Amino acid sequence: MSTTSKYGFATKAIHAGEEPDFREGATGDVVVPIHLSTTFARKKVTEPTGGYEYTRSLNPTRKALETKLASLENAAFGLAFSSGLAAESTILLSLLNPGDHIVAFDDLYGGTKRLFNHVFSNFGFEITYVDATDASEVEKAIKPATKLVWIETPSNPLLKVSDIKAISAITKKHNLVLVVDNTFLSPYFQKPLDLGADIVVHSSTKYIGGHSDVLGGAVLLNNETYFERIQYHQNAVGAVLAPFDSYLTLRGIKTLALRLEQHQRNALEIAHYLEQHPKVQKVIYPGLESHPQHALAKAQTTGLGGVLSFEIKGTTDDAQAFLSKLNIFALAESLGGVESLIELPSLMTHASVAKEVRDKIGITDTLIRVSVGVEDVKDLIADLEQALA
Ligand code: P1T
Repeated sequence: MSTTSKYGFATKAIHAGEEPDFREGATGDVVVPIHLSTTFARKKVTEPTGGYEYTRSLNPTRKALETKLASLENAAFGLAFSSGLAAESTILLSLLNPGDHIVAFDDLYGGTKRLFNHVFSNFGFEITYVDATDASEVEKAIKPATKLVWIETPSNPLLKVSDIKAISAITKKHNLVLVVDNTFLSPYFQKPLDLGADIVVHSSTKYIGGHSDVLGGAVLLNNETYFERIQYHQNAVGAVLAPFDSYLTLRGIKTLALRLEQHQRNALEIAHYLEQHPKVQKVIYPGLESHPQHALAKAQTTGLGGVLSFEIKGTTDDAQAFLSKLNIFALAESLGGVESLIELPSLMTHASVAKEVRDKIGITDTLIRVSVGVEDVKDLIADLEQALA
């Protein structure tokens, strides 16, 4: 099944990259084997067996995952990394040089901002943060040294939605690379490459893996020149996904469509429940009509995901007391697993973002982020109800 196959999403999620091997001596496995070998023997010096030499460069289990992910994002090429941040770092190392300027969305995962502000800035990269919900703000920030625009949509943790098509028209006009972090929706609900993005990046730790048991990252793209540069750095830097982790991720992806439908149903019901609760100040979920970019979110996606944020009335102490009273929701960082997770961004996932920046963009001390799992929604609502009471 090629990456451009016309099969539906769920079919590709199950079969792409894992076609049974019927060649002489092969076993016809319907699930790709975990190839643990770090090195591959050859009969002749100049002829690596099947193109495999050493697992950091290419591994059959990782290749199956890279093929599956590319197929799901409608990409020609896919690369898998040991974490989302490893994937991000490898993109930046591959495509930019010291002195280059990046325009980035001001609401991004805290770890991505830490990577930009405290790692890459030390090597002479310059970053300007803008409110990318207004595409003209992106254009205004472009300078002669700008090479790349980086957005998340919906963003983490404020679920702001930016217009991928409008921003890609700007990046094309100025000859810039547009990177979209598609972690929050996964390719099941949003395909940024089809909307004009050049590169999609994922923390596959989240919905793609789906079970909170495997860390990973991925890069998907169509541009062959960028692919070759990033693949070169994937090997040269070496932050590759291990064979066993590739297998776990492949296994997780098979139920991506099923899981996301349920995540979304549960999230919408919980968003409606919280919206009418007297102790809740506001609820942020792109699937709610009250969301400022609700119409755009509906237009550029096929679904609005399983993450929502809300502000509880009161102080950070009230928010922390509420979080400690929950029984089903785990008070934990991360998102996208089958189990419901809840956290306080100001002190957890976004603690590395300076307080004045958090205040400016809206990450208040009472903002709570919820990754709604696929449990029975009535149990989840009952748990929220008793903790809010
Ligand atoms: O954790 P890692 O696999 O390295 O991925 C980093 C990352 C990248 N992009 C987005 C949008 C993310 O949300 C993350 C990781 N986020 C969390 C751990 C979190 O709790 O938000």
